[in-house]
Amino acid sequence: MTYRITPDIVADHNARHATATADDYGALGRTLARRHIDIETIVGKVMAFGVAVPSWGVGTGGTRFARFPGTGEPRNVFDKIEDCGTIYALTRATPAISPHFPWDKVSDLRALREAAAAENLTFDAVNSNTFQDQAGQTLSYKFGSLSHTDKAVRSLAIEHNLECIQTGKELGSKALTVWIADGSNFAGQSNLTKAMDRYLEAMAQVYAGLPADWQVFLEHKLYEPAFYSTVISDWGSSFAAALELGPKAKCLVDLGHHAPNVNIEQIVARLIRFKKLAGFHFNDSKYGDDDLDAGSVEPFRLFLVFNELVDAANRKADGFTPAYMIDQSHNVTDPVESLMQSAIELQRAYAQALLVDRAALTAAQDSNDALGAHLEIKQAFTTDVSPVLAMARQRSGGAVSPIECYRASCYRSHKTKERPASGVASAGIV
Ligand code: AFD
Ligand code: MN
Ligand code: MN
Repeated sequence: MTYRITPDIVADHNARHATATADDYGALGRTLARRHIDIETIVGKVMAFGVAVPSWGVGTGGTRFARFPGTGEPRNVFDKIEDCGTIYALTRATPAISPHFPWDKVSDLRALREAAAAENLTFDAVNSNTFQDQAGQTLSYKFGSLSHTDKAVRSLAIEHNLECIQTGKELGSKALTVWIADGSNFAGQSNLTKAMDRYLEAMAQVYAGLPADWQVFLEHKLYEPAFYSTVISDWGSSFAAALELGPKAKCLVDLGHHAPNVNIEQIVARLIRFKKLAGFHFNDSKYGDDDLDAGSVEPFRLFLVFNELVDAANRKADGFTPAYMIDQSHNVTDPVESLMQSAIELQRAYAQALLVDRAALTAAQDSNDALGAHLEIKQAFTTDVSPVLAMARQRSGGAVSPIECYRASCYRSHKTKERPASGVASAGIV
């Protein structure tokens, strides 16, 4: 029997906070009522919000320079599921796992399904990996995968993606996320047009393997590991590829995969408008694909992204069914804590976006009241919605203060004893 944070532990924690939780909730409820906002509606929506945790996120990530593993890290996919279950039990915001193959490969998929079900988790989009060679692989992805100049390498990458779909089907997933590292490091190294041609031809074969109710999410990334050109470098390339592949192909927005200072919320608005928004890999960054915790650097930007999402949901935008996933790499924190904090920050941005008075905003926009419109947005963003988040967690069986409860439980030291270091890294550098 492995250590678990039981409902009793959570209930005790919540009981200690009960008076403060109720007080703060009452005070915010009165503030919002003056703005004609029903706090109960906001809490209900926050409780219904869910974001998937990436299976690779519960291990300590690394940089190109080093990886400093923590103690009690997950040794295999079952340990990862256990940590994801802990994150869900405390936050109630993360009901799904986004698995990554072959990192999470096991022979017995039923065992995987059962392990997830035991933690009340489902499987979200399946991620393929053709950015590193696996043990025993004779052909190499060193110079690319789906866009490789060698047809045999492309076929290997296609096969892997088709296998991911089969695995995903057995896990109950409904989408495949494809991120390729393909690109070039030298001007002239790659024919930019032919590389895209080869990618599209290969992806068409992956697309043909999608079940009727599946989608494929194309994840673009500007640079790294290729530093001169990347085949699916930006949302334009991703959008054009998705358009050509067909309606099941959509564009996944990883917040760190853009040029500096790009207006990501506008990209989100565009993708929604043209029915091509697949969803997100949430994280935050200062410079590039930093993979820092969501909302830790630019919470206003995160809020503005959610502002577009709420706007689209309110007007019931056609084809709007975004998948929410976190994609972070933790070098200096306990990944469980970081993922909980990120899930909370996503809920916060969502709750704040729900507070925008849409009618007042529209009126200000339509009458060209620039500052008035901005103030509508700012008022929502500067409202401290923490009491809403705490109440949503309490009502759904989570902890009012997940990180405090987690630390008090000594979960990590229990896992350190239960999971002796195997010396094998559970995930690559992501
Ligand atoms: C890499 C990429 C990308 C992707 C992840 C998992 O930058 O964010 O989602 O690997 O495949 O870190
Ligand atoms: Mn990503
Ligand atoms: Mn990334």
